Amino acid sequence: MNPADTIMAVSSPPGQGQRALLRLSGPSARALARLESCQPGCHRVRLAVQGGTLPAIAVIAHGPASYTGDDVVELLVPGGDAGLAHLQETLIQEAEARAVALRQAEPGEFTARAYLNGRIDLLEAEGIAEAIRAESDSHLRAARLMSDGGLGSVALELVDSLTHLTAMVEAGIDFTDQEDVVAIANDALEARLADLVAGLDRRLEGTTSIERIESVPRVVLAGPANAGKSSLFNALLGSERTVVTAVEGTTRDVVTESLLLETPDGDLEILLSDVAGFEAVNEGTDPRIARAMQAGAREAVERADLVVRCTAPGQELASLAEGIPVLDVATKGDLSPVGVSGHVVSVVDGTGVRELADLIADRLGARSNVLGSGMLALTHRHRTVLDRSMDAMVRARMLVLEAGEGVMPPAELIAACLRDGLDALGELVGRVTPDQVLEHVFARFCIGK
Ligand SMILES: Nc1nc2c(ncn2[C@@H]2O[C@H](COP(=O)(O)OP(=O)(O)OP(=O)(O)O)[C@@H](O)[C@H]2O)c(=O)[nH]1
Ligand SMILES: [Mg+2]
Repeated sequence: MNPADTIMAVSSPPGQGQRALLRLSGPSARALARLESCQPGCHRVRLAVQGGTLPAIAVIAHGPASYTGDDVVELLVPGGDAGLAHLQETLIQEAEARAVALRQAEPGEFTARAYLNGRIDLLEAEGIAEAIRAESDSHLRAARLMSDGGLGSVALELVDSLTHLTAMVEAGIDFTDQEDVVAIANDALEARLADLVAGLDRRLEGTTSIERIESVPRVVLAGPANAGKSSLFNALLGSERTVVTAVEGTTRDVVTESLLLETPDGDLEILLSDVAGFEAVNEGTDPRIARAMQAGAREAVERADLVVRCTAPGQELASLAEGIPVLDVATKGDLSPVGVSGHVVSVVDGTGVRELADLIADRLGARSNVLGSGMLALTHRHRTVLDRSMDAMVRARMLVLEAGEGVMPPAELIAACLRDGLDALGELVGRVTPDQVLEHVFARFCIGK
């Protein structure tokens, strides 16, 4: 990641579209696009490309007041891959002619530059990566809290307290010959460390893992046509979301909605899908539509974390591939339940619907994946670093306690522990960050960001 290079990357999805975006960052970004004279802002321009010109909207930001901290040029050009390929080819030729370094950006390199140029800290960078990956509201909120300093302020508060304490302990080592410098007394040091450990412990209790927040289980209601799947789907959602009729083959598309299930651990968000009945035979349905309905249903079932297999009285159990987690439900429980096994429900009298929600949550592990208010979601890296700093504080406290009353604890050892704690916290916000930590953080990004 040589910061002297100018980097470029396509930052719009691949394929045909109305406009595509090429992003450049680095010392030669403006020169290579032949936009040196443009002021920061948005400009309508014509870019010279092989065999003609390309109309474009150029968004220009001069470093250091840009996303990356370097000069940034974003070129919005019409069409898709072909136009972008021509434009990139022209820029590469221009770089060769001017003998400047231009290359494709690595994943996350734009954000890595923002971090290296001091535009953002490491937690903000991680928050940006999480926001890009977020598929649920909860995940997006967790990402914002990461970026907007929720975790950063916890870390900085702790850094302040530990720095202060370290300074007081080190005063006893470095300035023992100076009368006006007094090292902290044992009992005061022990009490401060106990406070810090208890405070961090409380903070860690109010956290969850980002992995937990980002996993939203998929639950599919499947079974033969007319089993009452759509009726049950609507009953679980508490709204008339999908069409219900007595006609077999009513549901054609896969309909998916987010649903919150209550668990003792907090809310569990799931994606609940209603699909076409297996082998639905509705006379008059075009065979191509029937095939598409079956393919959609089977695909949803294959991707499911749990299939709620619905069977109405008189129907055969739908056969499912081995290994798919299944919860059997006997629908239309208000009618005579002849030979149907499983949890009994009826949408007519409401039997078993609430209990079914609890059963689904149980089968999925009944652990909340929704970020409660005041909670922080931590990545594995955050958790490891906070655990390390906690460890260091506990070790320092043990040294004080072991020294006993009236006996001075070894100040150098205590200071070394406190410094370990500070180093760990420094890694959290990126003040002291080994290269492998940086590589790990930015490897989670896509190219073009
Ligand atoms: N008595 C009774 N009828 C029900 C119940 N649930 C659904 N039905 C009726 O069964 C018929 C089919 O219901 P749907 O919910 O459309 O069944 P489905 O499994 O979605 O059917 P397809 O979409 O065609 O595969 C409708 O006439 C419903 O009113 C129930 O609990 N009790
Ligand atoms: Mg249906």
